[in-house]
Amino acid sequence: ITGRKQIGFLSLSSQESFLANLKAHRLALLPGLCWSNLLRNWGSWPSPQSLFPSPAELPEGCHQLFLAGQRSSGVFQVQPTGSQPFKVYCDMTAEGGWTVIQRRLDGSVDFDQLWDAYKNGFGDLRGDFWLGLEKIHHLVQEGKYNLLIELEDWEGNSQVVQFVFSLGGESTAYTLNLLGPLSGELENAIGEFRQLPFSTRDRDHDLKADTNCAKHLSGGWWFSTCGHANLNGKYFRSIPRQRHERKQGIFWKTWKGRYYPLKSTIMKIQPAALETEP
Ligand SMILES: [Ca+2]
Repeated sequence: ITGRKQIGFLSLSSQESFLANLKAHRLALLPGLCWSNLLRNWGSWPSPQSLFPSPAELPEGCHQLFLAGQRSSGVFQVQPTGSQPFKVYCDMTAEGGWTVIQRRLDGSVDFDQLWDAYKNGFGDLRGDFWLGLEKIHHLVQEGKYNLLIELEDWEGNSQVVQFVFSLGGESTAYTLNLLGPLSGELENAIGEFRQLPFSTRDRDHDLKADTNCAKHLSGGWWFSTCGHANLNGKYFRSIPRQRHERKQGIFWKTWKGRYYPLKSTIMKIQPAALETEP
């Protein structure tokens, strides 16, 4: 509302100053221009905004930014087709740009959030964050994307999982569709289900009828029957003593097991059919 008021104020003041200029320079009687016409057309004057050139086109994602020559990682503004601009963290490698959609590094952000938070995103793009399902959906709507998941344990080991996917919109509860086999050494924690809707404590879309997986565990995730994976669980530095707490950690069952709380996770996306530099 403030913005609109300001635009109104600016357009009024620019019209006033234009008239003042006309008077000052005694240009009131230009050919074809008379005061009554000027006043009658008051409302149809172009707004000051339309007089300025439109801002430079934003990249649709990090790989497009990479193709445009950006080589260092960091936070950048992007604008996928049909979306408002928003900020993302770009992880630039030698081969291309990855748009980071999730990161867990130190437990500084509470991931036990409800549907709207998972829809819109939360956290700090330079630290722990969830980009937001709506933004991820906009980023991948143009085609097939690779999802690369990097996991790290507390002994300095790491693992990667990668697969091609698409993500439906909110009307599908942001259903994750696996479009190909998983690569990497880890399988089955997501891969045995070809389609999984997203669930949070307040929106149970999981595959376990008598349980709310998000409530039973923690956070929001593409839960199947609760026990396969949850990278948005609670951040623990050691295995909790209490059994109910143990279930709430960040885990990927087919690597370190159901109750091992992972040290760090990163999820990032990139177009599956990579455009390369000319
Ligand atoms: Ca359920």
